Amino acid sequence: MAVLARLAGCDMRMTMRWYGTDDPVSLEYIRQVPVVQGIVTALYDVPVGQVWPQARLRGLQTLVEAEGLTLDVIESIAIHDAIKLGLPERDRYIDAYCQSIRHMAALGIGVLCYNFMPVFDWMRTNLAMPLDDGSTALSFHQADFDRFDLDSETIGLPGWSMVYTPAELRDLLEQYQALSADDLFANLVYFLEAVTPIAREVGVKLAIHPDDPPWSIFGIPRIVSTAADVARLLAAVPDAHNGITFCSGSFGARADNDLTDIIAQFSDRIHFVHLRSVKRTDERDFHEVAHNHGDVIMRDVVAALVANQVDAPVRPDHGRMIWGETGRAGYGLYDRALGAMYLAGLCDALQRK
Ligand code: DNO
Repeated sequence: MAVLARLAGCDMRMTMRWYGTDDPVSLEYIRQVPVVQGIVTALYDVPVGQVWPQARLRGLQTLVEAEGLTLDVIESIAIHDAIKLGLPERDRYIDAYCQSIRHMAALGIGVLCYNFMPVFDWMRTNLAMPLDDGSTALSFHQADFDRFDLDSETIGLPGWSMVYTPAELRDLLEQYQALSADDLFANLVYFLEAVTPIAREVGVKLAIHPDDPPWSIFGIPRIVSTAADVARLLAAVPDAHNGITFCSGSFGARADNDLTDIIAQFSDRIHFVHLRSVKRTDERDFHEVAHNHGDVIMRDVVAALVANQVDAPVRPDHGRMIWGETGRAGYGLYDRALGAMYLAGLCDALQRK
């Protein structure tokens, strides 16, 4: 296996997300971004709740290593609704989850990013909002979101689950709406109390991704949106293997989240880092911008990561679509590559000062 290279003088490894062989951005292109050493990916076709076969994971790793890169992070193994809802059959799905963790560990993959957002993962209302410079970016406007018709089959947004029919979706939402935030939190703790000992035994760091956007949508609880949420979660399952993904864009969508303070408070439990910026235009409205623009002051964020000696892989998170690139919203090559270079430059300069 290739030796993990690190950013010059800095404890962070630069990685990039790759969606597998269907991704229009190939590994061959990713390897040409000078600072990228690691890949973040997943097996996208294993149904939620099933064990990830080790041989399939090894196949993925072989493709990555053939390009001189290393498979550093799994993002994500999705968590079955039975676990999030706390249904009796959850233990079976938790066992399967633990087995998948063992399989990634056996291949030396040491970080697992996951989320506990009910039904929807990340959510936006526009995938191609035009910015002043002619590029496009992802945006979220609460008023647009509130107008969505749940029964419409035509909705297709990132995070929008395509696996459910509208009727199934309604049913699922009702089940989650009946849960309080404390119930959901208890279900997360139940899951982590079962999974963390396995993660510790095999040496995998768990990195929960914060809610995106970091507030409740559809009246269903969200429990990883603020520093207080993170503190509660890390205290409930204090093992260091139970950690977080620090996502500057997710936490940064709320003005009351102090990013550098979150880094300082939880530095030793940050196992993965997503860096992108957002421009907030109202309390519940924001759009994404280039890594060096917007309300996330990236120099301060990277300085805090360096000063607090966060030892975790980093990836440039969503980019804009620029230079006519088309493809997976948020995950084109060009702007993420610009972001990676900017982030690496900041890290390098800060470290060498
Ligand atoms: C969005 C991503 C999220 C993330 C999951 C982790 O671009 O950051 O979809 O992968 O929330 O489970």
